[in-house]
Amino acid sequence: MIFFIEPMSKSISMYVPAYPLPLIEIASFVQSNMPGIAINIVSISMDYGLPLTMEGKEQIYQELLEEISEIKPRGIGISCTAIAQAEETIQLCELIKNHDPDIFIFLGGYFPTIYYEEIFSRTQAVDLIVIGEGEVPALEIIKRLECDKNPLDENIPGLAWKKNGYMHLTKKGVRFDLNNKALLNLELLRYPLAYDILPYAFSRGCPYHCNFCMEQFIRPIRKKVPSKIIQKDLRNLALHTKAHTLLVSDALFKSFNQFHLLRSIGMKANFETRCDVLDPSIIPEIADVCGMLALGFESASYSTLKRMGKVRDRDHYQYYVSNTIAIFKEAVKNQIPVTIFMIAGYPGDTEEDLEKSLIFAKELSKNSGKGGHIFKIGECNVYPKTKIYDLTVSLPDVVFDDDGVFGDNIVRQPSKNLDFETVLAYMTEIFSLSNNTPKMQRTVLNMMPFFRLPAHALSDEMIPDVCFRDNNREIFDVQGKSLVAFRKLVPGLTKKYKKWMSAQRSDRTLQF
Ligand code: B12
Ligand code: SF4
Repeated sequence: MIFFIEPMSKSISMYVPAYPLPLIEIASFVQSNMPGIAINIVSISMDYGLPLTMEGKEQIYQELLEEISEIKPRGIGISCTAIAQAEETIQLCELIKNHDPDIFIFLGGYFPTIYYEEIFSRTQAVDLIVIGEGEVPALEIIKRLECDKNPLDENIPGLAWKKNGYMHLTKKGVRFDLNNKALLNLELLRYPLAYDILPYAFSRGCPYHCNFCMEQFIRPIRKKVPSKIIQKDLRNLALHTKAHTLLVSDALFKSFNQFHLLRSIGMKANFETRCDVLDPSIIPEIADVCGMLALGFESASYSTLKRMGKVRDRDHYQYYVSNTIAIFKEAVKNQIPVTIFMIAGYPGDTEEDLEKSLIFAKELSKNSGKGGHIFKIGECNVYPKTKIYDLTVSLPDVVFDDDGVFGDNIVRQPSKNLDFETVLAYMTEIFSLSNNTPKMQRTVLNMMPFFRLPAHALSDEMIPDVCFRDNNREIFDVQGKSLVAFRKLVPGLTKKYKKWMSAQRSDRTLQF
């Protein structure tokens, strides 16, 4: 038996009741190439619950270890996508390794791909890290595990491991050929019917290389999944799940020609794309199948967008901004909820840059309609080894929490005369220009039931016992029936915790 585990994440605000797409992709590929092998995907939050306290977390891990003792998997592959999961992932590896040193533990995802050296410096509990796309390396690792061979093999591309203090890197893996992508096999999940949201990637990679984004480390070129595979996958999803909301997981989504298929199978898609990629004139044609539209807008200041590497020159900037306005207006006309992602306090920003974003948000808001809109604005993180890090250290007046690869690395002073309090004040003002219509509320509630709530709100006494696993108020149950009950309470909770909703991200982190 092989386990693939999606660890829990402390960042609950963005929690989406969705299956772990990277693990299903990999596990389905391995299963289709090795039909005889037993594979199980564990989503800690969905299968065991979301711990609200340290006691809750200990209980969950105790149960997981008991299961591991019983099933004795030969190998466990763990996915670590966001930095928000990194600490937890390492703790989980150590827990499993201490419990049973014979289990082979391998990691993959964005975080290990970029920070494998830091992971190996921090812990000895990880046997191997897969750099980049995981399908082919995972297959090779599992083939070796199954015949008692050592997967630390120079012949498998895209691997890193540390032995006797030395780092070994095998040759760089080639991009995964998406013609060989397996159909998603939902039977590998424990509760395929429990997920409200169905993530799906029509393509992988992005050629833009914005300097705060990690995609370039993993897939610097965009490649499409063949249409035939998409069609089979989506039809299967419609047949074998109860959910009707597809969460588009492309780095750069452009597959608008697939919307007719979504229409025919009764699904709606929530997607994010670039402001200069979506043609506003197609919005009326896709409006009936579009659940929510998100734009990675980031800022209305030319100077900021240039520092981000989002726009090339003034002409590009003019198009970027005017197309954003056109998309927004078209979405409003067609009553599609819109989320505008923005970063506040980018390294080098002055108050003038923030002011431009504020004025722009005010202008956009004049077009508000029934679909509603949210300005999802957050502070800026400077992750080590990325281009934004190099930019930050090159600017003498920028102050940020230089707390290493496992930290949040928040920018506290973007430039000499701009302090963090001012950045927070702009964030609050811009967020407050959101138009949270009933349609927007329903859409967000469906996808992110805990959106912007502070972590302590999940322990509020107004939440009934049915929302907790076995009535244990230390562990939140994120399966269907609990979320159905919880969603009804959200308007009341939102009112009660209003002042927290535009606060810093750290307030929305689980305390365990
Ligand atoms: C969908 C998505 C989400 C969804 C997740 C829903 C879900 N459960 O699927 C939501 C909206 C919840 C979300 C939230 C956040 N996300 Co997000 N998200 C994505 C997105 C768009 C797609 C991820 C995906 O499914 N990709 C498709 C799969 C097939 O590719 P993959 O994940 O890279 O997996 C491959 C390899 O990495 C590798 N691999 C992965 N895991 C494993 C495991 C093993 C064992 C092996 C061998 C290999 C392996 O093999 C896979 C197949 O080839 C990515 C960007 C992108 N396009 O990938 C951002 C991205 C992952 N998110 C990101 C961020 C920052 C966040 C948030 C922190 C945002 C926030 N500020 O709150 C939160 C964190 C939430 C959390 N849980 O911690 C960043 C991560 C950067 C980082 N390291 O921190 C990304 C890269 C966006 C970006 N370009 O900056 N996200
Ligand atoms: S367009 Fe989006 S996915 Fe592409 S590099 Fe920029 S932020 Fe990343």
